[in-house]
Amino acid sequence: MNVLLLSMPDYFEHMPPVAVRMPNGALTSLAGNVDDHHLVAVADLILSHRRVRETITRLFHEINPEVVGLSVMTFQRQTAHRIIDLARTLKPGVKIVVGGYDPSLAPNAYEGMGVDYIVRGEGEVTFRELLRALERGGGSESICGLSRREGNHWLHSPARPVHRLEDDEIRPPNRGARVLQGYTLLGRQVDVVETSRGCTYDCSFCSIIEMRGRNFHTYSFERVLRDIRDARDRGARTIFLVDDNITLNVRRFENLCHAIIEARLNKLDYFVQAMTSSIASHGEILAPLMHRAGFRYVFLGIENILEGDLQFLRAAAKNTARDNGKNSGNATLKAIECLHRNRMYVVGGLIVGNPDDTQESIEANLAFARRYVDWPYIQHPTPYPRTPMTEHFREQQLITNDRLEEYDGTTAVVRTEHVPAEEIEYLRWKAERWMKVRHMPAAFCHDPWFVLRHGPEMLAHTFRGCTLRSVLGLEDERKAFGRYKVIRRHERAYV
Ligand code: B12
Ligand code: SF4
Repeated sequence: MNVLLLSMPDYFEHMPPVAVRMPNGALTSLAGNVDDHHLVAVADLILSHRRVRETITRLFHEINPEVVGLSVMTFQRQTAHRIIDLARTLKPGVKIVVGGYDPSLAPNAYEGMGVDYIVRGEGEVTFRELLRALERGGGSESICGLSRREGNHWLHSPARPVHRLEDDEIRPPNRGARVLQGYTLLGRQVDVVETSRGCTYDCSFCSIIEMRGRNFHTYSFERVLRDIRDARDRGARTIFLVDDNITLNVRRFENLCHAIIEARLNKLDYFVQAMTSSIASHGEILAPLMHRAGFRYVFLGIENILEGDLQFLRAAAKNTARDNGKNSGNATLKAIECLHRNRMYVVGGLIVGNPDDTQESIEANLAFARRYVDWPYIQHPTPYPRTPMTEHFREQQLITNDRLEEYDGTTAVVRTEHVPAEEIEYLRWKAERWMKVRHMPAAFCHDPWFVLRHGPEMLAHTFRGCTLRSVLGLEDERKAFGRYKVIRRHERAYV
């Protein structure tokens, strides 16, 4: 069968396409796991976010798909709906399948969208079996993890147990299926690689637990190294490790660094997401190893610097340093110092605008970011489907905005007990722009050519809405913020 797999073009504030266009790891993994005789094309629409309609139309003509699959996050739901409508117009009989976090956690939202199947949870085996059933002309009712439309009704099969990655049930991704070009992370070709799936923590803002429960499964190093080599041989110079929580098993992560070094794959740059507790407690050994293995930017899930907020986010445990198994205080500063000492940059993940936050507590977090992190990744708590946090915000009636396309993490869609949503976002926006500018010299040293060519465009993105007058303080910055919000709204019309 001819299959077209699409990831959505929607991006958010911290990932402007001028600097970041990352592949979606799910789609190449699906492509690698269907039976060999299918013709699969993967199109990451971030690569043509300004020409979505034309690109999809062209791909329909070239590939003539019998099945179209969409990978969707919650803030991309509206775009997904429009793409589904477009696909129906281009080829009314095409089978449309949706998967990913949003369809898995809010399947009912897709039932009225002209979709034929919803794949819930991990997709490799479910999708493989679905294609077999479509070829056979029946039998999809026995496939676990699948919701299907029958006439006007939707039927949901039982959930599929999570995959054990250890036993090679999941084959490697098929990057050869990609049909669009131009992946980049700060000017270098980037690719994504998974080494594990899952996490055993239960942070209240994270979708992972509802998606797959609390568990942790790992691929063998042999497979991971093969995967990294494949990405490198196709031109990647930066690898983003997309594991949910690679630092859950520190010993394994250390061994992975050793394996990367021994395999001489440490000339590549690596980006990774990490827990502060693991880095703070094991950094003496782990951080130098990470540096030798090629890790350059570490996204630290700091979440918040105030204990009360950490309790709300259920993120206190993962931000606690341990010495000989004993609690030795907040891990954040220790982790940052350790990474800096070992010449790695810290992308600081913070969440401001939690229910009890006051203007002062938000400012305290912003001041912390200004002082300690190299690149801010500050977000607002966002009520994604079925997370414990969403329940809480609903009960407290703090949700002020139900336009899901704005649930991108940098639009404040909930207020606190003390601060309106718009004010929270304004505080973040105002502070964060300058933190980003400060990192420019470091980015220049790393990639002078990229910064020379794209620096002005990156600055223009960061400061959109601003004028010389607003930057010089001759105009109220709230006016600039108002203009930024309008620009942002227009940017969201992808299709
Ligand atoms: C790595 C990652 C990123 C990376 C890379 C993204 C990329 N291009 O791949 C970065 C850092 C860039 C990123 C950014 C964002 N992310 Co993110 N990210 C993740 C993370 C850690 C892993 C995702 C991943 O690649 N997994 C590996 C693949 C193989 O698994 P998978 O995506 O789940 O796909 C499987 C199934 O879902 C299914 N499937 C998926 N798509 C499809 C499609 C079809 C047709 C089928 C059949 C099946 C299927 O099958 C796949 C294979 O089993 C998750 C989860 C987590 N623990 O936090 C969050 C997560 C996906 N991100 C999330 C969000 C919100 C964002 C941001 C909006 C803001 C933010 N919090 O950072 C931005 C938006 C990015 C943008 N487009 O601008 C949310 C989504 C919540 C939701 N309900 O939508 C998650 C779940 C985190 C959370 N808050 O809980 N993210
Ligand atoms: S530690 Fe990370 S992956 Fe695990 S539940 Fe918390 S935010 Fe999600």
